[in-house]
Amino acid sequence: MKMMRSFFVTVFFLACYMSLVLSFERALVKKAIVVFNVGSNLIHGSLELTQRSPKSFVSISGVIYGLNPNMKQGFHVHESGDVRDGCNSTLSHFNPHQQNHGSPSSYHRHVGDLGNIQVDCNGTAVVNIWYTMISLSGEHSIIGRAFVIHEKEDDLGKGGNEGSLKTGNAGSRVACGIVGISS
Ligand SMILES: *[C@@H]1O[C@H](CO)[C@@H](O)[C@H](O)[C@H]1NC(C)=O
Ligand SMILES: *[C@@H]1O[C@H](CO)[C@@H](O)[C@H](O)[C@H]1NC(C)=O
Ligand SMILES: [Cu+2]
Ligand SMILES: [Zn+2]
Repeated sequence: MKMMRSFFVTVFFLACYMSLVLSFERALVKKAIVVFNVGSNLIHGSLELTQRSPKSFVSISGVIYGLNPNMKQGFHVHESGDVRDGCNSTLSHFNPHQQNHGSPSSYHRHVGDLGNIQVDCNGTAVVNIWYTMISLSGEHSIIGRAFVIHEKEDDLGKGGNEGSLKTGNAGSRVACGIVGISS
């Protein structure tokens, strides 16, 4: 009888502990949303961003329509979320460590260098990927900044010229959206 009771007491406290741990973990998860509503009227779509904890990767998923069929198009986080002059006023690639432009897997890169999105034959890009370096809190937070899609392919810093180390020669900015906190 006594052993039975201590068993139930232990199970009870274990359950309390587990639910506490789970609620703490849930509180750490951050979610953000990007709606591509600035730039070309033909391009539309959105991305959902999720980060489990401040140091973990950020997963990005969503669909973007109205892009250039069968192309890769440069995809970056730019420093500001100011779209008063369309995507042109979002400043340069988010680069808090004054590095050269690179690829998402380079050691030396801008924090905002996300490489390219692959567009299918219908002009649609299905995005389902995770990135390190960017964050939804802290020093590398991209909340309030902008995702920008470029006209051309980003050469990932391997173009062998000055532009490559600055912007990846991805050309003009065709669409962008501000990173907002999810509702
Ligand atoms: C942004 O800049 C590009 C090239 O510098 C220019 O062609 C375009 O018209 C500008 N867009 C806006 C909305 O000002
Ligand atoms: C493109 O659209 C057509 C017609 O809706 C569809 O059948 C096809 O599967 C689409 N292609 C891709 C790669 O999704
Ligand atoms: Cu860019
Ligand atoms: Zn860059």
